[in-house]
Amino acid sequence: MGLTNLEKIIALQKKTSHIRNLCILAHVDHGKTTLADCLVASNGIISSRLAGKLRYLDSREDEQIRGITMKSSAISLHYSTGGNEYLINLIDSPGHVDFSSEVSTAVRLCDGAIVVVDAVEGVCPQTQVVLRQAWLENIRPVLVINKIDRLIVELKLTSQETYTHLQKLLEQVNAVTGTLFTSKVLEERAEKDAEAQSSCTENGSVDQVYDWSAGLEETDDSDLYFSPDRGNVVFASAIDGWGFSIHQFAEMYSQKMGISSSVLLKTLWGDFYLNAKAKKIMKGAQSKGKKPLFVQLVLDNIWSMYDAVVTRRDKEKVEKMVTSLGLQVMSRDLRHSDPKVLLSAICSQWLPVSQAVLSMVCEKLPSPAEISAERVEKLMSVGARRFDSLPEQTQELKKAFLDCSADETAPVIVFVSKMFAVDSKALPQNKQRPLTQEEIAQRRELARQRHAERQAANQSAESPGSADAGGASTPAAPASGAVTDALCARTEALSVRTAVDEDNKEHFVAFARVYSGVVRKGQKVFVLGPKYDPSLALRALPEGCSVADVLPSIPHMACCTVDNLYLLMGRELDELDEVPSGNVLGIGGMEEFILKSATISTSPACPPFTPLNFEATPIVRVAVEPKHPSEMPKLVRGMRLLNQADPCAEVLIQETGEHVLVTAGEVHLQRCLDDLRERFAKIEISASEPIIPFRETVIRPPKVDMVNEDMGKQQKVAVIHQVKEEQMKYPEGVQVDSTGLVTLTTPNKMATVGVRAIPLPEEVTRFLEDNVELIRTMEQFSLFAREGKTQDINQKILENIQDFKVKLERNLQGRKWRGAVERIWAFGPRRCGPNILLNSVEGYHRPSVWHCLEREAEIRDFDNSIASGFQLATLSGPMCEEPLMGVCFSVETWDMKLSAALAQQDSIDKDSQAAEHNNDDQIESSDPHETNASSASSNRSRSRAEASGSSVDCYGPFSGQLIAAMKETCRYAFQAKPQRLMAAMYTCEIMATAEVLGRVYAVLSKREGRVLQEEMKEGTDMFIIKAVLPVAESFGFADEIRKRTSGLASPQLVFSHWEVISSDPFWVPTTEEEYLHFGEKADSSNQALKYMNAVRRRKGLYVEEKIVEHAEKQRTLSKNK
Ligand SMILES: Nc1nc2c(ncn2[C@@H]2O[C@H](COP(=O)(O)OP(=O)(O)OP(=O)(O)O)[C@@H](O)[C@H]2O)c(=O)[nH]1
Ligand SMILES: [Mg+2]
Repeated sequence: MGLTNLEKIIALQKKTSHIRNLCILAHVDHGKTTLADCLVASNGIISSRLAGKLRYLDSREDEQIRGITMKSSAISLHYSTGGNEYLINLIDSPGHVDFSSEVSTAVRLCDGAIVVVDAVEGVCPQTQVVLRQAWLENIRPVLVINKIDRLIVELKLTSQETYTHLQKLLEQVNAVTGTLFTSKVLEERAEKDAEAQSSCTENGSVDQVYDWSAGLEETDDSDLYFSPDRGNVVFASAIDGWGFSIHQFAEMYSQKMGISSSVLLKTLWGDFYLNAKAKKIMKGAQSKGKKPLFVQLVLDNIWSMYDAVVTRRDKEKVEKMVTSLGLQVMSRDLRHSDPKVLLSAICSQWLPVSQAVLSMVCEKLPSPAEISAERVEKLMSVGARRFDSLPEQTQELKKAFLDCSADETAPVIVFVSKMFAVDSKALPQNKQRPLTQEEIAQRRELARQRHAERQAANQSAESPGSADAGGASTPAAPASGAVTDALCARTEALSVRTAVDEDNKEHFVAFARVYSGVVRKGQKVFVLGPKYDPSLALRALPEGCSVADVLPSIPHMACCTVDNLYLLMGRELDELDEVPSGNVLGIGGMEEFILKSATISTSPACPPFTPLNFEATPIVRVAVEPKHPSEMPKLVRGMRLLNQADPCAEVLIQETGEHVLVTAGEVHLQRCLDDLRERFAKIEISASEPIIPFRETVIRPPKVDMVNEDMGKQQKVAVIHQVKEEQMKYPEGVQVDSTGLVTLTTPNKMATVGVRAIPLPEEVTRFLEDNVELIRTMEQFSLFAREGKTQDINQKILENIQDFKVKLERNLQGRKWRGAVERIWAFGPRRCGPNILLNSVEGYHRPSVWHCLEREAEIRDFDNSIASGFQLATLSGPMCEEPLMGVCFSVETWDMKLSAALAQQDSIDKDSQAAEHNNDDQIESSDPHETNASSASSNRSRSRAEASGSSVDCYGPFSGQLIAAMKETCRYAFQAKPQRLMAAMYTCEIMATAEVLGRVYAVLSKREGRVLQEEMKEGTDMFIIKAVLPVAESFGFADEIRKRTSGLASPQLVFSHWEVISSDPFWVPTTEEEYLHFGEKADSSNQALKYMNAVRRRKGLYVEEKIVEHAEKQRTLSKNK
């Protein structure tokens, strides 16, 4: 364990004020892992010569090969400064967007972060994302501007230019923080205003209309920004091993120049210069054309060092500099052919980056004990609940968080942010450890005995004649030897077998942090899942109960014993017996209880922590199957393990029976597949092409045709004609009028429904999508209300719902939508999707979704069947069975001609409705259940029908018929409108130099990408291109760009939104121009048709394809004959 031993770390773990938990965050490739190497090397864990080359924390093989980090990993370091000793729990995180969920798991466990920015590339998309993540988690950042060497060697900037460049860079970073800060202040102000207003209206006086400026000026934001003179910025070149903050130079020069270091600190960064004659520091370097102090005293030194060592290789000068700095350089390094070796040998002694970074970290970042009350409340209030709505006992736990006490009486609170898999060989208990003196002595004794026995046996064999004396004992000796040998062999075999078993078992270690109390090995604790509700548990559990008691089972709560505690040391783990509050740790033996994240506590009042903020949406799905079908169980087990080991990957079994893996992007997918093959399933697997999700929608009739000509009257006639033709396709019993109203009657002729599909405005669709959580909450409320349960509803949520409604009304303007919001029946699919069911039935005043809180509601019989039919219809559309999006189904007629008897029975059957509702969830999640579920509820009604002596419906239960009829009506109504596919879109930001710009554009346009913006990055010759690209075209995009630009540009793709594909998949040419332009078959250019058919083919649906009909027409060769 290098220079620091385990005892020291254990001792330091107890001094909470001397602990720093921090993570390194940055855009991909800005040098996080390289910087971590330098810090690790300062503890002697790796050699300082290898620092930066080894990338010690990138322990996976594919991380080393690809050169990017794919997981966050922690290491504990020791640092002493000025007589104080610190324990630094450092977490390195990945920068690639695909792994941004790993960043979330790291950020949650820390109190501070080192944000690394590449001096050349500056603020990149992920830099903004990580700054936001740090902000959202309320952790304090410090800045490291890395790769300063590139400014010297690559860009060849002078020290003066560098100074200007760095100033701009700092401005950029601060601008991001500034935006975050302003939005937060404004939000808080809005909240305060709302409160003030409500109190004002109570008092009856509102004279102030609006104060724009309130809040922003009052709030002190000076602590927020990065500035070298505040000591929260380090300039570094991690690869060359140097780094400094201006504190170091201030110290250095205050002795040399006799100026107090506090003055130097204030003036080293900024518009100050040195007046050599007056021996004074003056202001206004820029206006007077003088060298700023930072350039003269700091940068020039470094520039001349690089000049001497790298550029001119001036040995004499180098030696002079080395002696004047009082450094010692090995002659081996001096003679080395690579000047970088010499450079890092000098610089890492002169300005060691670890020293600069670690002292900044210890000084500027808070210890775990300094956790803010605001952060604690945020961690404790899950989802829609506000902190003050939590039970009292739970609120009391806030004190435990703030105290961060390692007292015996303090409740244990631990948060597990992810589970990671380790080889059983890597576990410390399975590792070979050095033998103690005693053990060595014992072994020696054993060996001597065995040797003696063997010798004795040999002797007796050689002299069989002289057996008289020792006759009795000698035969016994080999016998006993044989017995021990056999025994040994058996135990060895046994241990081999158990070892093999052990090998096959994946061990999971929980990546966690203690927020209060002391966790001990063998301790009993509660494991609380993300959905655990402390108020429910507190009501159910006897007061003052503890984990050791026998307790009734509570949902989302389990009791378990802490098996193993580990100190995380990068690639290694060390065993610990206890871990006090404020530390990051690994916990073994939790795999049975925790899936991905959890809260562990000794108090049942402890709430689950708020879920992690994941920035990435899993969108890339593939179906996987084993090469050999018999290995299916192994695959299933492997997928389960993979699901547990990755914070973001999802595994699921589709209705079709396929095993599907959903990942955040291509690189993530690759890693998951590798993991599955080599680690979790250990079998050959084959993965399908990525399954690209689509959405189906309808649009308003287009005004131009495919050749961009205005649709004239004549064409409109043609289109209507086409519609008429299509009408022939509708089966008997379906009536479609010219306005798109579709009417259908149930097979038993008892009910008729008429539905019209209307496209929702784009903003409304997006708005609905953004508010999924709120809609889901509303649905929950109405479920509770229907079941007659009461629930404490947070005032804030009610306000949000009201606000949502008002905004929806504002977006749904026009004659068509008059009063529509008040008539919303349901959202779908899954009761929360971006489609609307509208009640336009004359004379039926059904309460809308907004009345979810009212218990007594006047609802017609079978109301639920209509809603279920709608849910089913929106779950999979008629084009290729993908979910619908942005469609409003307006129910315009709903006639029931039920015989009085049937109506009566079913209206008695109130409980069947409730049952049906429960079944709905099943219905929605998978089609095959449909028949089961509806038949379950209707069996009862049928039996009742039989009992009352009425005729039995030969078409099956009525509610089922109505569901099916409603579903079909919606589908036909959908088809009566112009249908379109919607594609998932990525946004991508590509940085490229001017030479390769053209090639980047070529690749983008080939893949149907659209450039949104192009701008030149200030101070460099780089262009930043922002574009959108369909997910369907994105596979291999990053690779292609990289290849075409010889690695100079690499894009990052982030899912952004859904977009309608403008071409009509069912389009056939109707006008002459269109025939001319596209030919008779016109299937060459129809992208939407291609996508649709691909999906249909994958799902095993019928694909209408035109095969070559007249082959001879295409034989151009025959002309020559
Ligand atoms: N010139 C120069 N190159 C550096 C410096 N620091 C790191 N690099 C190089 O930058 C590349 C990326 O470094 P990493 O440390 O792997 O970057 P990272 O931020 O950990 O990358 P991810 O973990 O994939 O996000 C490597 O090739 C490093 O050698 C530096 O100070 N100067
Ligand atoms: Mg890395």
